[in-house]
Amino acid sequence: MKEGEELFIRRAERIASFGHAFVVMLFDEEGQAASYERKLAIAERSYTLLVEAGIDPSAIIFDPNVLAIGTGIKEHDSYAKATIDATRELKKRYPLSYVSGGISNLSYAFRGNDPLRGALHEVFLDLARFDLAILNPSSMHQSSLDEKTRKIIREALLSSNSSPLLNLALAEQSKEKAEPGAADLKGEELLAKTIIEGEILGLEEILDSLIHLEPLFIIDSILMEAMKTVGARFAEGKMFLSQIVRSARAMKNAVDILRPRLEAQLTEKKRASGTRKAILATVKGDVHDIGKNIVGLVLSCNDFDVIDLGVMVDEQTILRAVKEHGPDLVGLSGLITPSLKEMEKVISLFEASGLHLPVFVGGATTSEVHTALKLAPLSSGAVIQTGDASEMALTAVEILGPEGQERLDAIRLQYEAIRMNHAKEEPSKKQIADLLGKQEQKRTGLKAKKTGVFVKDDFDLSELAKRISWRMYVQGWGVPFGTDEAKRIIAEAKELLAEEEIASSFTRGMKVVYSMMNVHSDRYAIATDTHVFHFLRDEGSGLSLPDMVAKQDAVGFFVASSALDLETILDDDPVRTLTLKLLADRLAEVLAQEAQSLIADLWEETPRSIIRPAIGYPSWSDHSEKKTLFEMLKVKERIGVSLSSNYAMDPPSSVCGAVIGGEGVRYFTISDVSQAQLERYARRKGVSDRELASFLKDMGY
Ligand code: B12
Repeated sequence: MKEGEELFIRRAERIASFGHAFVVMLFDEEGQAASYERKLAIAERSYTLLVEAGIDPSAIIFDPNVLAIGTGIKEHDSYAKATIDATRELKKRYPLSYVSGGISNLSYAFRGNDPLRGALHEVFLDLARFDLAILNPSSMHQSSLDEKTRKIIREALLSSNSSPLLNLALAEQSKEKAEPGAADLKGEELLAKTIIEGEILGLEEILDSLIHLEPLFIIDSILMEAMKTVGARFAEGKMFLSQIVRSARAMKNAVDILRPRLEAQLTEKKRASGTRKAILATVKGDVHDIGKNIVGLVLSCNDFDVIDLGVMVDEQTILRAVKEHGPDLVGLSGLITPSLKEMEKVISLFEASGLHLPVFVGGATTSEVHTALKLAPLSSGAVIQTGDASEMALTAVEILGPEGQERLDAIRLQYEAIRMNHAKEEPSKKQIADLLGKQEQKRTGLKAKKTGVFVKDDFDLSELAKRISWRMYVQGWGVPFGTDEAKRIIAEAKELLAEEEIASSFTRGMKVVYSMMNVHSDRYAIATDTHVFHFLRDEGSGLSLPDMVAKQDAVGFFVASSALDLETILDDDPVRTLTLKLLADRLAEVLAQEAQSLIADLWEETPRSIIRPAIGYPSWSDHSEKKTLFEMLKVKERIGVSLSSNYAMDPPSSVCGAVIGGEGVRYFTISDVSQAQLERYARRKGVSDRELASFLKDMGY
């Protein structure tokens, strides 16, 4: 019930019309139910609504949200008990309905320790007695779990105390391998351990102690082997991304220390050893490189020689690099939708040039469906989309290995199935004429105290830093919040931010241009005196942003950037660079909030509800609208942020959008858009059919 009762019932009726059962997740407008009380309250509300709408209670399957325990956050420890108690009570109160849930979440904090995870799942299911569950059956140990362990786990779950579980996890680890202390290790082992742990202090001494060994032997047999271990542990979920990056830095430092001793021999040997090669690039018009850089690091841990062409790379440059280096694969990265079109160009050019090497695509805007439908058919070679860096590295190793052809055939079949399913989907037959009737336009507009365009560039870094979302920061590193590793990287980031050179670079580089303008909305567009912004409407909910603006209203617009000076302080240390870039992203978000407050102060009265839709986000998905915004606010001239040919903002840590206030404003997603609406939209915008096809079709409509 995340989006309220009305939509909940509408969806329920739709599902009922197909004759299906319902999985009712216990969510409401305030989010996911974690406590016993909230779970039951939301279940009661949902059940009553559904039964009153004529739905058969036996078609209702509650999902009480199985959440992770043992994360290091005290309140999470009661999550298992809350779900167990709530499930028992739900089954008592609604005997005709069912309870189900995804179980693996419960043990997420114990990733890498499969025996403990399986045991936890088994005991949890014994206690909760779900009717249905989503889990890997092979992870269950029914008979092999001894009674003592079972008892410890049962008590830990029911007493909301995860310490006994952590002790079990530690015992399991020490069973796996009793690690010798540093003093007991030989120099070679110590070097491998140092690389795996990502230490850089003391590397020089350890390498000095190995002076009797050939530097090439050290690189190929100790360092590379250590990096392979790191790659494998990451793939198994036993190491976090942040730890991988530290290992990669240690590896690089070690090679730098050895380099003077054997420069020539190194290059020769490298050439002869036939290491696999990958070329990576962020496509033309896109400036985002954090994800691509991580992919590069993980590939290099898997024995790939990585040639990184950087960001905003056009198809001809990529082709030239492929001809020059002869890589085993190419990886293309893209953050925003227009990058998909650039990927098409690269793949088509490869095809026209007779190149059939595997092309990997990745980054937030790519998807399996888009790849299957639009990219893979352009190539007679393989085009493969993978989610994150570890999945990419695993797949790359597999397709280049002895069973590569089998893996490629499997991917091809999978994409073929996606295409067939998609072909079966009926095109939307909806009429668009009646859509305006579904929602009303906001009646009363807000009044501006002051209109105009303003710049603020004297922000206090120490104040803004207090508002950084550290949860999002550690997510960028792929580390769960609350873990020791999360605490470690947060502490490191805070230390960096306190360094004078870095603090003053951020202080110089944080700028916001914002405006307050009187506008007019005709429910299709929002117009200022000089510029017009166009919008799509979701044909399911009938929602569109211009309805949240009155005929005469006052609306704010902004562009905020946190990293206009960042390039000057980056160096080739991957840990420091990634830390600074991820910090810059977080500060960009804080600046966007700051822009919202500055704008809110320009209204005569601050409205109760305010939203800050960004161009490119789900309620305003057409990235090309940024062009109007950049012209209107003269962004380049005023604060130095530029817009690429494909509407990416440079520097990357930049955010832009509008600030709209008043009754009924809210966030929503546009997902249902008919061809008829797209055509009308293109006519209003004054773009040609060709342009329409290129920038709208990739939005997934
Ligand atoms: C953090 C974030 C930001 C940050 C930083 C962005 C940046 N540095 O460029 C800030 C706040 C600045 C930002 C701004 C914007 N963002 Co933003 N942002 C995100 C968010 C929440 C996470 C992205 C991220 O950094 N993840 C962490 C990194 C490490 O992951 P990654 O880059 O995805 O890389 C991993 C994988 O994708 C993969 N991978 C990456 N590259 C490659 C390449 C290959 C070959 C392979 C195999 C794999 C691979 O491996 C990587 C590591 O595992 C996403 C939502 C999401 N869940 O992804 C939205 C999201 C990417 N943003 C979005 C948008 C629209 C924007 C803005 C346009 C909004 C605006 N108007 O201001 C701007 C654009 C910025 C610009 N410079 O032009 C949209 C894009 C939608 C679309 N389809 O176009 C998203 C998807 C949000 C959404 N749901 O709508 N954003």
